[in-house]
Amino acid sequence: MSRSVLTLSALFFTVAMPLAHAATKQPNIVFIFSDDHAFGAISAYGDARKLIQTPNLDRLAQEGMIFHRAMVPNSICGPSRACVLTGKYSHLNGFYDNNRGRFDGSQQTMPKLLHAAGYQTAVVGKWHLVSDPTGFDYWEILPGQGIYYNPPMNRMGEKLKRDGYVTDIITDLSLDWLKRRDKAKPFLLMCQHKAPHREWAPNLKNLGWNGDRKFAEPETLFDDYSGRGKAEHEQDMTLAKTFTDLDAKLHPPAGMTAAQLKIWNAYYEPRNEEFRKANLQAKDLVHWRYQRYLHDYLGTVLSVDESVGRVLKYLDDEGLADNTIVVYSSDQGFYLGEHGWFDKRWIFEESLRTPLLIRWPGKTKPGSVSKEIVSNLDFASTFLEAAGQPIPGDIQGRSLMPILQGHTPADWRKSFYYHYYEHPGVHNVRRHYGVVTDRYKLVHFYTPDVDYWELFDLQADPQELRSVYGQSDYSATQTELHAELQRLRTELKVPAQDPPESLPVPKPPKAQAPNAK
Ligand code: SGN
Ligand code: CA
Repeated sequence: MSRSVLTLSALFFTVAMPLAHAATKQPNIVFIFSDDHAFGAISAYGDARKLIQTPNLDRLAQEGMIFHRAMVPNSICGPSRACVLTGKYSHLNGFYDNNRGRFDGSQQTMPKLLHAAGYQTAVVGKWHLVSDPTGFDYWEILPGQGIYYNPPMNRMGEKLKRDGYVTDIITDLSLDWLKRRDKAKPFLLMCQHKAPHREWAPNLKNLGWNGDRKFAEPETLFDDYSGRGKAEHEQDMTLAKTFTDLDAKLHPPAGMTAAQLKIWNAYYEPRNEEFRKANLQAKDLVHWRYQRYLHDYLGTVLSVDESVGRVLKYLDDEGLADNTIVVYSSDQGFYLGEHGWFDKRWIFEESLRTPLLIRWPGKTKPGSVSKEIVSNLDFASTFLEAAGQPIPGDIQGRSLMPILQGHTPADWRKSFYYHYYEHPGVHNVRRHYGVVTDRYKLVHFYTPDVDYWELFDLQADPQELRSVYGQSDYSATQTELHAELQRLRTELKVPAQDPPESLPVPKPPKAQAPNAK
């Protein structure tokens, strides 16, 4: 062999080996996760109200797969994130609700397993798990809920403040990390937005984005909750009663500079003035609030969509798109006025179902649609399988790989277990658990003064307005669903009673005065 051939082949291996993962295995993973994104606020989902255009999110659907029945097991922020990280239900990952939770970062997590498999890992943005992130080479997170303008942040334990609009900042920091990563390794980037979380403060450039066009209202805006029980009657999440002046932008959000406030007020003040003069009451007030809510909520979604576009462009420009799985999802769904509500928490559709779009070039057929019951519990297994790693037996979610490749396994789940624990708590939604199938939902509401069952037939009642529990024509279905619920609780190892760590912490007795006997 001549010297020049030797040199050439040595050169080939030096250059090609570090990049081997790019051509053959271990795809990169970009996980874009928003907070409270209703699937109706993504145009690819085809909401009848046609609320917004989201071209970049839609691009993921066109080039990948859109999931219409992606569900969360516990529709609230921290718990949902704990499910993503562990692939396990709340009762096994230990994070039940936002009030009492502190994520045990010493446990097995998907980022840790990927890191051990050679991935570079980063999380940027909303975290909301109280303890610091573990398993990441780089993390920069919002403390708690975070704020929209000029947010304080925590970079690997260092407290700092970033100037600007939160969605842009999270995108910039994500792209900065991608640019300076070790290019010899595959990566997991978790880009986690605050938006469109309450109080829904849009970017200044998007104020008035709809040109004062009126948004179509949902049919159930004035739901009276008849046909359902005490929990639905007593919740505190309505536009009519719960919506505050801050939500309505009658006050500006926290943290803005004087220059930002000037632009903000130039948009809101004249409209607020008109609103104050009109002195709206009762239903008229709800109509007004709904319009204001949607302008603001959807305004924040525009920035999320723009962020997705920027990330996709970076992947294109760097030649990374072909070997990168891009996932877009949210920690749960959200109400956009259905049943008169904002917020989430319920086993009901708008809250239970979360958007899910996955693009994986070469594996997932562009424009494919899945109606299988999938869940955020499935991400850990999916990413591990994609990275060629074994899936630990204690992970409860299942890999979506076969579905993504167009072959649903014959034994794929036909029912889903749901369990919400955050009561007492903000918005006063009672604890409940239940089972969801392609057509039915059986649910048990419980807390000391509440104990009742509901059954919904989504075919006959897609808006979930009438419980048919106890009706004779549903008795066979009801029996079957009770059995299925019990089967799931056993299989998933749900404790018979809520464990003490999910219960309210008793208030400490009043401190005694030092000289008290
Ligand atoms: C805050 C919000 C609630 C919201 C919870 C949980 N109130 O308390 O409306 O349900 O967060 O949201 S706010 O006035 O402070 O915005 S979650 O997404 O973090 O679970
Ligand atoms: Ca949330």
